[in-house]
Amino acid sequence: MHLFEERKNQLTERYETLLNRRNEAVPLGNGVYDRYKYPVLTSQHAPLIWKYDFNPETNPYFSERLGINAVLNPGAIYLNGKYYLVARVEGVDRKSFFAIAESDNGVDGFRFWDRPVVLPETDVPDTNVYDMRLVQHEDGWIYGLFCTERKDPDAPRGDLSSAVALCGIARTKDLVTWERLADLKTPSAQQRNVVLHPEFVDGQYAFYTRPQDGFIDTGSGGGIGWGLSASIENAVIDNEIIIDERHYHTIKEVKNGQGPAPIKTKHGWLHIAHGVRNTAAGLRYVLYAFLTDLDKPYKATHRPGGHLIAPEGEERVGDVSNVVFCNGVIATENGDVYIYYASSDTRIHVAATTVDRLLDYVLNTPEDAFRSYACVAQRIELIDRNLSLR
Ligand code: M1P
Repeated sequence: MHLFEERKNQLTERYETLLNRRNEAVPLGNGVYDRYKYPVLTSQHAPLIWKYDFNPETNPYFSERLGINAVLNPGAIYLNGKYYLVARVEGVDRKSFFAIAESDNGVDGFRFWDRPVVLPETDVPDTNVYDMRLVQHEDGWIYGLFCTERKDPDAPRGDLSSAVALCGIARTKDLVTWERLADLKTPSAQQRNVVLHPEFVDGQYAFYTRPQDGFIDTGSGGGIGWGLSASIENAVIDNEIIIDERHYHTIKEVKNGQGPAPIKTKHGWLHIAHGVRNTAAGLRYVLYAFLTDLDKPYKATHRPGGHLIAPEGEERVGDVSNVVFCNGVIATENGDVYIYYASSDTRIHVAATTVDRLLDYVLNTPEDAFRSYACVAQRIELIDRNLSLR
């Protein structure tokens, strides 16, 4: 058989085997959630028609023409009985774009649509777009808020790394056609990890923000911010407050950021966020959770100490190692929750839980006591209660 046909057939078979692989929950987790064994999306899930030229005349070796480097940080939404991920797909040219994959059960069988999302640009073209947070807002639109990155016009000559990160906003009714709105304006020089709250607050659109002074460093500010805007078409936050601060010697010492839009529960809004600390091996990103007041989503009521999910095993290795990052969660009507998280900026996993289990976690996990002595006291209190039950 011609080399072209042979490779095409073998690669197609391998691709279909991967997409048809059933996933399974890993037994005996920590009780809060169940990790699944296999990543739900990887660069290998990218359709072959995205990468190869299928014409034997122009591609006799059936070689990749436009490779895919990584599939990570997806927004997530449940619509009409299907689970959708809007993944950040990164080409080998380092540019990211968004593409939609759908599954019938949320844990396996995710298959990308044939074409990636065509996201319109504003008058100032984005160099790179990534990390979309999908929100079904009560105004009837599905919003996608994402990071738009452009070269810093004020960077000194020769500095080809400095960039300006802002929050881009697009909306859709069907995930197919997207309308681009103006980028969010805030008092901060840069923004990443901006999320739209699903409901109006005081009659306005409400945003979780992450102000930062520079492209990488959050600088003197940082923390998860909050602000309101009367308009979504030209969203402007005049007054930005910090609602979840960084703290010395915690999992969010260097920076933190809101994950997906919070889940509404009878006890408050359930948030998943990421926290970053520094180590001799570089930054370590973990996920944490907190609960805020139903009427005042900017007011935290419960802050369990430590991480909810930290990178484990193969999750610890990838393009940016020792990272887990989440900007997509699905809570279905029956109370099931699927947390989609990427590991090491390379692939996407799922952890399954329920609203009840997460509420039990946030309501009953002690807060960080901030000092070793106080943490020992906290643990001895637990041990003593357990010993008294023997
Ligand atoms: O590389 C880890 C993450 O770094 C950034 O997150 P943050 O702005 O909080 O540092 C983002 O670029 C994110 O995409 C990436 O996963």
